Amino acid sequence: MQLSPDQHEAFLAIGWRDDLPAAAAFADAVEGRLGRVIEQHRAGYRAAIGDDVLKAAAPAEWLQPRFDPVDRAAVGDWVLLDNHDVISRVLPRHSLLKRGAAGEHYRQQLIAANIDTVFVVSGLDGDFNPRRLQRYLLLVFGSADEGDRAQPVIVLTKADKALEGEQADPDMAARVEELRESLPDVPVLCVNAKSPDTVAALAPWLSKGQSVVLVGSSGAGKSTLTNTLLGIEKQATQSVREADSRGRHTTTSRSLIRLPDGACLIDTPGMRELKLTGEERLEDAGFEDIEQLATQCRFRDCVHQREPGCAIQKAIKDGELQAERWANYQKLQGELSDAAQTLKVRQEQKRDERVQTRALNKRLTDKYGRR
Ligand SMILES: Nc1nc2c(ncn2[C@@H]2O[C@H](COP(=O)(O)OP(=O)(O)OP(=O)(O)O)[C@@H](O)[C@H]2O)c(=O)[nH]1
Ligand SMILES: [Mg+2]
Ligand SMILES: [Zn+2]
Repeated sequence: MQLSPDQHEAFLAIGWRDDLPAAAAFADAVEGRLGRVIEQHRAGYRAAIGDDVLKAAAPAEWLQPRFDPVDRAAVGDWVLLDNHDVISRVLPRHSLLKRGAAGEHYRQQLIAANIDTVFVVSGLDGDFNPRRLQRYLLLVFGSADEGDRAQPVIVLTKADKALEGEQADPDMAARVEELRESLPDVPVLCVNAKSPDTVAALAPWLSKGQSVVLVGSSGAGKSTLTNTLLGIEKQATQSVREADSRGRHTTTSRSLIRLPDGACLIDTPGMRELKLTGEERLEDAGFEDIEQLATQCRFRDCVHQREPGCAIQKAIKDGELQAERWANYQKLQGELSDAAQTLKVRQEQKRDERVQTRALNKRLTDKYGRR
């Protein structure tokens, strides 16, 4: 199918690009209207069809508990809608940001699809936690789907309080510098989310057609940033608790908002827990030095405990590697391999189920003929 020139223009304004995997799939599709999911609620979705917005329903099979959440639509997805505004298909995604869902069972939770940049937002207050930021980076680096992954940008808010003025925290500037040094490839910006002047530093990632999602803890300032970029108070915001800088979970659903300069911004509810999905790669998250050291151990299967000639233990002893960083690396590695194992089991189950369904269908066809 093809968009008319007018439709094409309207879709460009909501993040459409002709080089997206979705564009190729749309060109091959034979029926359905193109839309982009801009909100997701318990009751259903809202989708933008160019300039129009409508309520869209999920197909019945998505509501079955066994249906894989990854195959359902997320905010940012390009979808096809049928004549009853039911989503008939999720088009291929270039990127998909997800996490392991909270709770005991292994499940993936989708955060946003078809994202170019992730603003990882953290307050320069009690919220500031480099290890947590690293966990976000792992999720972002694991976000490639059928195209390029999203790029992370760390946005540190409340610079007006933490770095200037009477209540400024003298250690904070040094901690930010340390973070920058540990992540040479990731932009780290300090802003006052309420001030358009400092927020203007985000402009390079917000040009027309770009899709950006804001993630971070509750109270970090995601909605405050959204409002400043938008120029109006669209998103509700609420003060954080003085004692521990925690927010009040003010934003409760994800929504895609068009900015005046043409980018699409997705505001999300604050996340408490950041479980890995098992598809991330540790070497992507600023641990290159450790991976590099590990190749220098005397034994190839060194587990870096008490082996002679262990480069990791030597680096810790020589003060070249912080013991804390090594501990964090091991923790993430353990979690990642557990998640990867569970993911593998789930994928095998899914494959088995598919094979069984196919076998059952074949038996039915053999017995009763094609329906
Ligand atoms: N001084 C100052 N206050 C800020 C800044 N960013 C956010 N705040 C304040 O922090 C509080 C929380 O901000 P929100 O924008 O509601 O936080 P959020 O990340 O959207 O939180 P959830 O919706 O709960 O996930 C509000 O009172 C904001 O005014 C900043 O850069 N400077
Ligand atoms: Mg919010
Ligand atoms: Zn070793």
